[in-house]
Amino acid sequence: MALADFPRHPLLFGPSPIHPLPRLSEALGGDVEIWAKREDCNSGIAFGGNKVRKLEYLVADVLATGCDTLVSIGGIQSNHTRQVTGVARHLGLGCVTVQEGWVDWDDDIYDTVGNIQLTRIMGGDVRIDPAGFDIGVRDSWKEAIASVEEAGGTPYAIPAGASDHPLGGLGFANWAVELAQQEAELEVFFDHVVVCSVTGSSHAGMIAGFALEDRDDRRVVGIDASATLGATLDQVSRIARSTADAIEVGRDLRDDEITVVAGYEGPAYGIPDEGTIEAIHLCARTEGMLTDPVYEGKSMAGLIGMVRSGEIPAGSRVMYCHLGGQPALPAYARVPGLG
Ligand code: 5PA
Repeated sequence: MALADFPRHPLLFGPSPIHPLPRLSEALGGDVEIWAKREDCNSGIAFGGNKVRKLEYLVADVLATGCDTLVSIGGIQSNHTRQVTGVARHLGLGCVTVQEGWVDWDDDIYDTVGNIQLTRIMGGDVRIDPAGFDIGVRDSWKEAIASVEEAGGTPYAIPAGASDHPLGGLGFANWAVELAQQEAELEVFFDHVVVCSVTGSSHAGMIAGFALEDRDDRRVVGIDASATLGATLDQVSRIARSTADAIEVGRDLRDDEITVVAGYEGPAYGIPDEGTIEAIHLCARTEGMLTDPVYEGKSMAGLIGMVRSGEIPAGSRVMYCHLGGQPALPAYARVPGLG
């Protein structure tokens, strides 16, 4: 089926804004032109973010199947579960979110402020579970789904990051189409797109969406923030290919279209290193654009590192896809440089 024919329930303000980052570009030598497309301010629901865009397609399915409770999973400071809860509230639905101990972070504010605070304010049914980081299917999530059924509800199961789901890649396939329209309006072309990758469907969806254009002069660069590169690369590849099939790209994706770059993930998922903090500072202090220590600080560090190293060569025009995540910042207020 063509992408435009998939049912989509609008949750965003419209196309997310794009704009240049001239002072950041200048700070990196001025030979690469950097822009941002802003999923961090794409919706009025719970501060928005990349999951709200993905959920436009899942919600159409929720409404068509008559489910009454969204059930999902993430870490304690998950942006995803905050957005799922916000979308559930926006639609008048129930919401259960399992929140696991994905990050080994010993700070008593960590499970109080930030995303989890917002999820609780929205009246989400938050179930804390001590299990560590894993983007796969978890028993705790299955138990949460079963508990909704036992209580007489009709759950709709949304996996971590809304990724490993038949409709998970469509939101960012649509992002790619949206960007191409914005390029046509402004008469610009971005030869590099940089995006953070963890559960994979933001990155994978845009690979599939750009494959519809069938041009070979655009490079999509995923920056790993999972610190479990193999699992993320597998998931990105699988979702990119299944999404490409679903939207009838009409050819096999090549391996060179699927790039997940390691080296910017820090010591573990959810833990920033010096490069992450430097990236957060540089971007905030040149442009007033905020990024977080779990995801976008790492993809921004990747962008900075690849411009400095010449892997993104002089003369390039880069679109940095800002996927959101700033609500986690208060949870990291005791990290030197972030408080
Ligand atoms: C997340 C994910 P993908 O999971 O689609 O690869 O996106 C990575 C990503 N930036 C990038 C931000 C701000 C994100 O929140 N967050 C997860 C969460 O539970 O919040 C799914 C992991």
